[in-house]
Amino acid sequence: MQSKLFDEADPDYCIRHELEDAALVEYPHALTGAVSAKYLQLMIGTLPWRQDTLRIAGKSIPVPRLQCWMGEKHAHYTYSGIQLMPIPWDATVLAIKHRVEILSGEQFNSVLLNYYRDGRDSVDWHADDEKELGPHPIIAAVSLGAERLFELKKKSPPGSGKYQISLTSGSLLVMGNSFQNRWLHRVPKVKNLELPRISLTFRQILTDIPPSLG
Ligand SMILES: O=C(O)CCC(=O)C(=O)O
Ligand SMILES: [Mn+2]
Repeated sequence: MQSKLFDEADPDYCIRHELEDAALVEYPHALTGAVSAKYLQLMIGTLPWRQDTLRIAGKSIPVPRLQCWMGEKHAHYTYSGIQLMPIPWDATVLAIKHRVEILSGEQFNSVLLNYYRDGRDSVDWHADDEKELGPHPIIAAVSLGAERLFELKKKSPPGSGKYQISLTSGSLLVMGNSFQNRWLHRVPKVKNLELPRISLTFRQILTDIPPSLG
């Protein structure tokens, strides 16, 4: 179920996606089309994108997208066995972070950027529930480039609660409360898509992790 808040022409306009036991808030016009197009090209051309690999059944498999981990220097992050040390904030990314913090009312000390070079790139089903993110992670994702399908399903019972959101360039999606605990998400491959997609997923890494979560 969706409810629309504010006027559609307003950059603060948002859509609340009510899931059964969590909520996502989408700001379709967080950045203008022109600014988003400029940022997309800047980021593709200037950020030090890394090709990570996953170790699966003794084999090294390239992650099907490029990534960049950025933020404050203590914001270390590990997922799927990949250890990430942040590079310093880039000026364009900082400008986007500022906008995201105003719209969401949340603070972030790091961002995982994903560069899907074409429709062959993707991210598979997962939840961002690593202990560094605390018990109730809030993650704010900005989309740039080609329209991005964002798919959701409940962790249990398996196969329940399927949902999808189409994210356009310049949009912001704020995932809060119990979303990462109860739902999985993915960005699937897209047939015949040659255009790039980028997401900036802003996060707050905890530096003092309570012993009960460590
Ligand atoms: O590209 C996206 O919006 C999702 C990326 C993602 O799930 C992640 O970085 O954890
Ligand atoms: Mn994720």
